[in-house]
Amino acid sequence: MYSTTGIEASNYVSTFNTAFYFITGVSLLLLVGLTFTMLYFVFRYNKKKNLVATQIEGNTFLEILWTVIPIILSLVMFYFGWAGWKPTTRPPKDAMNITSVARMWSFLFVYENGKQSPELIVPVNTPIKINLVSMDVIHSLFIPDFRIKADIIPGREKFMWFLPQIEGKYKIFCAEYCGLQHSSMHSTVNVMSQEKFKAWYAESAKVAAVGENAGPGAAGEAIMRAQGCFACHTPDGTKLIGPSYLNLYGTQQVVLREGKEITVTVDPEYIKRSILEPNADITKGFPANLMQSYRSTLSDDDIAKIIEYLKSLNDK
Ligand code: HEC
Ligand SMILES: [Cu+2]
Repeated sequence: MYSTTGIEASNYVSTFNTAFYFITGVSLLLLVGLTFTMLYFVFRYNKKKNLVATQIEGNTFLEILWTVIPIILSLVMFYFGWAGWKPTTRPPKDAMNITSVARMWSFLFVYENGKQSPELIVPVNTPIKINLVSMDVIHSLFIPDFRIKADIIPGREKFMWFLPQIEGKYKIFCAEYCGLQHSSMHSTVNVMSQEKFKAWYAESAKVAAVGENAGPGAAGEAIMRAQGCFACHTPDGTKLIGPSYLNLYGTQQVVLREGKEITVTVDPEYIKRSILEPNADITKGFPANLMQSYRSTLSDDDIAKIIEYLKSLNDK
């Protein structure tokens, strides 16, 4: 059903390239042709060669020619575009479903068995349907090597699908300007062999704790990397979009609750509330409505690990 030549990174590459090269070729031809005709006319009909203006009354043959040829050219362009676009709207029934949760400024990929990954990990030669969800503003999922891009619009159900055909890593970009750190909103598609993917998919850990740091809080840190918390918060005291996590745990914070300033202690309960209902208490001096709730992607257990990590930053 979705057979292709099998040598391109995705099933869309060949049709997309045909349309692209055709349109580029026609444009080049017109550019060169028009430029040379123009230069010839400048030369042929200049004042020295043609002192008395030549009156041309019209030429039916030419007029038909320059009406018919562009119509044919644009219809062929339309055909290539249509033929390339149509399959993107028809995902195969047996496609694997993955939800992409986009927010300022990260992508998170959520699998049917609850697994989550900041990298899009997929098995080769399996149709993949990505359900596109945005937590805040308009983002756009763009995989140049796969020749596919789709806007992610908050509140609207959208999807994209593709067939990855070659194992390897490919870049993902957010292609819609979505705020201050937009340029750091990118990720990777990792196309694995079917066996490798199965092994990864079956691993029990929702998010693997990776990296040098294996001490207390490592699991929490891994979860926060996957969720993109560090796009707005730093562990080293630098103020980014939100307050730094350094020595945050246990301190007193002035927050705005329903417009009134109150002082709270940064304890587990407050942290949990900050993650699940970020706009309930707004930390003084920071913007409201930027951080969105993580209710759909973080469990109580994940939040407990995050709290562990925040605690571990106190003695640094
Ligand atoms: C888009 C930027 C952004 C992202 C992503 C983000 N935050 Fe925030 N966060 C903020 C801002 C801005 C505030 C301060 C305003 C407020 O309280 O909502 C804040 C406040 C907080 C607070 C309260 C801090 C204090 O001093 O009172 C905690 C705790 C917190 N965030 C944790 C997290 C965690 C954990 C994640 C990831 C799961 C995360 N944030 C992701 C922007 C972000
Ligand atoms: Cu974005």
